[in-house]
Amino acid sequence: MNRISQIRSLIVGTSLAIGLLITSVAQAHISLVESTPAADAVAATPKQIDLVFNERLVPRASRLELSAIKNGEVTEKFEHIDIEFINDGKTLRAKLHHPLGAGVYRVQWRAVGDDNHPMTGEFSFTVE
Ligand SMILES: [Cu+2]
Repeated sequence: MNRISQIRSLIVGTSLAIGLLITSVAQAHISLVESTPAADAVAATPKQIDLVFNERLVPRASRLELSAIKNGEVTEKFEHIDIEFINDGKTLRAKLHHPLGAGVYRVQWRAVGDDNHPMTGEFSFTVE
């Protein structure tokens, strides 16, 4: 290879690497956009908890766990929560059968989107 074609292949290689980088940023992991109740909200007792994501969820791999918290410790885990997927599959809705009493609640979620990477997160809200 002469010098010019060396430079040329360096430029081509660098462009390819940048292209791959841009592609992988564009296909980022699924992420939580907003929730109802919102993180750290003080709310009246909710009938449901909605988690809105930036892309469609894989239903069988996505879930929500709800716990009651007192003095930083879990006092109750809610085992039977009906989950449905609405909003073109981008919203995970947990339907609560019984009203939540006053107190602090923690939501832990696991979400899988297009790229199959499980993402997790948690937040709390207060029922007054
Ligand atoms: Cu990912």
